[in-house]
Amino acid sequence: MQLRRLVGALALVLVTAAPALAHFGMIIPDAPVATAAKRATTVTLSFSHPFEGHGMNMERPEAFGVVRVDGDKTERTDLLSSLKETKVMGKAAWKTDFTFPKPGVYMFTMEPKLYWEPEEDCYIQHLTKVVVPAFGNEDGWDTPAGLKFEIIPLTRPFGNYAGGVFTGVAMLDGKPAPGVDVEVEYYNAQGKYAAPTEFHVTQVVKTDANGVFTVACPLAGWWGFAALTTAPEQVKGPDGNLKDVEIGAVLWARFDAFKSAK
Ligand SMILES: [Cu+2]
Repeated sequence: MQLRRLVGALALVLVTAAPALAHFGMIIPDAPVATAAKRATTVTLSFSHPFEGHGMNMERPEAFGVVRVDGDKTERTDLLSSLKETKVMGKAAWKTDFTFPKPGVYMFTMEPKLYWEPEEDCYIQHLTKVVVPAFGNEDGWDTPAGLKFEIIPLTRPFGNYAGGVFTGVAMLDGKPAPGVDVEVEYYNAQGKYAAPTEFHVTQVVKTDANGVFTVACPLAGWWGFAALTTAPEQVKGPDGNLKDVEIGAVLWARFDAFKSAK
């Protein structure tokens, strides 16, 4: 009995010693574009492994809201109190119903609480964003939403075809972040796809000297890009010692297949 428990524990150690599987802050609206026929959307927030469909419990975030861009004006609405509990991949997550009041480009942003990751002996915080155009407006899609660490798109982050590329710049405190890893994952929402090797679960590119990265998105659906760096300040961990905080700048963008004309 005890031996079996020991063998089980060892097997678990071997499994968790496999290459780190990437977690992603996620904000997924139920439609990528708001139209007169679809003015309302449900926006779902989670902290998950999007390709593998493995969820993690997420506490109520520190901040959640939407920035509406209209030309060179921005207007921010706090939506934190509108969040209701839900489940994503079987784990605690959050959602809200949002009705787009007027035309503009809407950027939903969340700042989660610090997530303690014992396997990496650090905290993780993914500052996450998704951009939804409403009623045909698209001006200002590259306006910063004001996150400390943020991917500013150089490719318009909506209305793209599967197979196209996405280019963005990772900005830390308003300055480009050169040489940082950007992890890329497809949201395998229906679990239709399997990875040929464990390395295919998460693609990795680095930002160049100007903080810019480019990735291809070969499948229709939502793609997540997570630029990762270590925050300048450490935070006290559960054992009382100071621990690193991995901060992520995450952007979700949707790519679509061509529709048939008939
Ligand atoms: Cu995880």
